[in-house]
Formats: sequence, C-alpha cells, structure tokens
Amino acid sequence: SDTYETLLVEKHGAVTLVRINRPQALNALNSQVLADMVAVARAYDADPEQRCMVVTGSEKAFAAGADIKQMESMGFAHAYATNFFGGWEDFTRTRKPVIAAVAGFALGGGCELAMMCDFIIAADTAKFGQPEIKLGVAPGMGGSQRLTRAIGKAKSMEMCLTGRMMGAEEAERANLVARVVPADQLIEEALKTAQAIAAMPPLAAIANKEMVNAAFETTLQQGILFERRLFAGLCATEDKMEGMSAFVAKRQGEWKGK
Ligand code: CO8
Repeated sequence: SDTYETLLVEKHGAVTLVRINRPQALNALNSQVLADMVAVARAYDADPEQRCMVVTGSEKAFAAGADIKQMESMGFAHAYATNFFGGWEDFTRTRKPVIAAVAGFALGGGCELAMMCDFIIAADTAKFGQPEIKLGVAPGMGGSQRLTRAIGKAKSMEMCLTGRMMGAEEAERANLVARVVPADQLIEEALKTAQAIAAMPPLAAIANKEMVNAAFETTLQQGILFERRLFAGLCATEDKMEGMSAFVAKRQGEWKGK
C-alpha cells in the first residue's frame, strides 16, 4: 500500500520519511510526483499512528524544479484548462506537521515545494532559487508569494529577477530556513526534530500549525481571535488536562489525541 512510483516512503516510528526519487531528472516534479505527494500526504493525515512527516530528496537535489521536459510544449490553453500546478494546493492542505529536509538543489518548483512544508531544515549544501525567468516564465507553484512572505520584497525580487541561487547560510540569515546542519547529518537531524514533534500532543500540533498559518492568511486582529478561540478549544481536550497535571506533578505527559 505504501508504494509510489516516484517516492520512497519509510516509517520511522511515528514519523513518515518521504524521499522524492527521480534521480535521472534531479527529482524534477512532474505530474506523477504531484499525484504521489498528494497521495502520501493524505495517507499520512489519515493514519493516527503517524505524527510528523519529513520530505526530502537526494544529496544532490531536493528537486531541481518542475519538470521542464513535461512543460516544454505546453501552451496557455492546456496550462489553464488543466489548472496546471493547481493540484499542489492539495498538498498544502495537509493538517499534520510536515518538515522539508533540503540538500543540494531546491530550484523553481523544488524551492516552492520546500516552502509549502511547515519549515525547512537545510544541509549546508542546499541551494535555493527561482530561476524560472531564465526559461521565459515565472514561479508557478506559489514561489512569488511564499518566498516574498518568507524573505521580504528586496531579496525575493532580486532572486526572481536574476534567477540566482542562494546558499544555505544566506537562506538561514534571510529566514527562509529554520536551521542549517552539516550535509551528512541532514536526515538524522530532520528525523530527530520530527520525532520531537511526533512526541507532542497531536491535537495541539495541528492547532499550532493552523494558528501559525493563519498569520499568512488574515489580519492581525482576525488571526489573534482565531488563536484565542482555538486556544479555548484546546482547553476542552483530555490532552490539555493531562499536559497541565503532568507538569504540576513533575511527570511526563501521556497523550491520547483526544
Ligand atoms: N526538469 C526536467 N529535467 C531536469 C530538470 C528540470 N527542472 N532539472 C534537471 N533536469 C535533468 C537534466 O535535463 C538532465 O537530464 P539528462 O541527463 O537527460 O540530460 C539531468 O536532470 C541532470 O541535470 P544536469 O545535467 O543539468 O545537472 P547539472 O548538475 O549539470 O546541473 C542544475 C544542475 C543547475 C540544477 C540544472 O539541471 C538546471 O539548471 N536545472 C533546471 C533548474 C530550473 O530551471 N528549474 C526551474 C524549473 S521551472 C519551475 O520549476 C516552475 C516553472 C513554472 C512555469 C509555469 C509554466 C506553466
């Protein structure tokens, strides 16, 4: 059931590790990768045993973009009629936490996929970029919006207009990535972080993700109201009662996801 044409999926306890696996094309994202990523995300969300997901590529490339060979002969009518790239919105609807672990190239759609995840852990070899302009196009999977929100107008505009790559250190300084780690420790560090998240009360994990994401979708006042309501809602969960009494009793909490 866990077989995908373009992905290698491993379960590490409560963590699902997803590796994009099209080495012959530097993990370029074609429609099959999209279908597989959406399917794996749905399966992850639906599995109560799974609490965190890590998306990664290879040492050389997280993903070198959308598949240029698939788009080479595509015209407006086809792109518009098929809502080309629109399916990635389904991936962003994943409710549980998703970490991107990026080594090597994260270009175009690869950078955009990494930004669709909740946060990015980068190897020191990571290279981010939106080089679509060099192909006569522009980002198509949310890059112009998510990159700008992440790193601000000056850097985003420069990246999109020149198509230059940004290394891991600069990406950390610019707030594109949460953390940079040595390349040979990337998977280990990403799994460690994912295990820490997986050990959290699962409803609270979903709520925290929803709240932070609300900051990108609404006004400050609406976002704060959303936060306060959701906070109040969490007070109705058994895990909240357990979490606070465990703290007071100086013991480890045990979560039910209820
Ligand atoms: N799509 C398809 N195939 C790719 C892609 C890609 N994005 N990137 C690399 N490949 C393939 C190469 O064609 C090559 O295949 P082959 O061996 O059959 O010739 C193989 O992967 C290895 O690549 P290279 O030989 O080029 O490897 P290098 O190490 O020399 O170079 C680079 C690595 C610098 C990453 C180089 O491959 C490169 O520049 N790739 C393209 C990067 C890029 O432009 N990405 C953006 C793509 S566009 C996009 O993501 C969003 C588009 C939105 C358009 C909207 C239209 C509707």
